[in-house]
Amino acid sequence: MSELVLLKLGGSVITLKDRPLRANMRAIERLSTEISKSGVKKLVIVHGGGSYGHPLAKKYSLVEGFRNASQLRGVCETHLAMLTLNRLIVEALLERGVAAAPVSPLSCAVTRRGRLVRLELSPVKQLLDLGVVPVLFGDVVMDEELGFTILSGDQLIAALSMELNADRIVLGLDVDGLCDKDPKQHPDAELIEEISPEELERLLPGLGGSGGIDVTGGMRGKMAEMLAPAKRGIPVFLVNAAKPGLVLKALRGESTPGTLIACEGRRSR
Ligand code: ATP
Ligand code: IP8
Repeated sequence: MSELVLLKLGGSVITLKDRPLRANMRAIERLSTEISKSGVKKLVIVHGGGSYGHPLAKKYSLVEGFRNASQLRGVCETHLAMLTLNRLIVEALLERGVAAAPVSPLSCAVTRRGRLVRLELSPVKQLLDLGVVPVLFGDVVMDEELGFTILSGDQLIAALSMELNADRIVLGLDVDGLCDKDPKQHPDAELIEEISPEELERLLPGLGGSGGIDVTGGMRGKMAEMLAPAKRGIPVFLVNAAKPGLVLKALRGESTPGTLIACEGRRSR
């Protein structure tokens, strides 16, 4: 049986996070090449919002849910912006021979107070069985209590990993991994190479957010989402996707610099 790998492409890598609606096409094209060379047979990709999702979600206060009708335009604009970014990624993959299909969370996920309560995964499973790479993303979704909210790509990838029994998660970031403090603010920050979910849980309150606009909690939010899969025995590997070749190595399961979140018994890279 082929290994199932889930890859998150961080919005901070695939977009220019300080310039609204600007994709980093060089990074998208390079990462698509790395994915095509990886040889991973069963792969699900989830990408973040970066400068396509977060500025609009912030402008229209979408995380908080429905307050007035003027936000509805924001729901539609944000989803459309995410579809635009998703298309750029899927096209880059197709151009490199990877059969990849967009899967829109607005159409298959429902939350309650921001937490996923329903996720229709039969199309994703069938795409995987056929050898197609489903490409999902952080999105605006319908929420049973709030009306709508933002579902982060991190919450989504954690849920997918558990529902699909993934073998491992690879998170591609614009930093080397989890550090003892934000490496963008503190040049002396030290990389944490390995950590158990229990140790991570203790560190969480002290972790920072994101360097750019981020409505889903930056690094603290990301790490909080990774606790559940890591505790279930799904190793999570954080790697610098802005550095050429590291995602390729991580997908192949080769040793690379980064952070491994795993229970004691699963700490082999
Ligand atoms: P998106 O949510 O748009 O997909 P992303 O997943 O690429 O974005 P961010 O949410 O921006 O990533 O989080 C990564 C950022 O977190 C890094 O750029 C870094 O500046 C910041 N950060 C804060 N604290 C830490 C820390 N302790 N270790 C590493 N990075 C940290
Ligand atoms: O970038 C948020 O997903 P994330 C997506 O994975 C939007 O946190 C629409 C802001």
